Amino acid sequence: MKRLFIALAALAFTGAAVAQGASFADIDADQSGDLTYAEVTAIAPEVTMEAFSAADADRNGSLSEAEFAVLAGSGG
Ligand SMILES: [Ca+2]
Ligand SMILES: [Ca+2]
Repeated sequence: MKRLFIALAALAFTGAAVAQGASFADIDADQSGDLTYAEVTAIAPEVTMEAFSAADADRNGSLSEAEFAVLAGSGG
């Protein structure tokens, strides 16, 4: 349950950055196909490591486009 709340908080934060026009490709500064914490916070500095980790479903330390979609709430 606690993780859900963290994810929802992250959603609200990152949603603001996305509303400003930042897409996955914009955030992926090195075009690696995934987003590191540094890349995410370059666009959305309010995203905490805790929120980032909550979105990182496979725990590989970066966000795939699908993982980022969860963080950004683009399904809504
Ligand atoms: Ca990248
Ligand atoms: Ca990941």
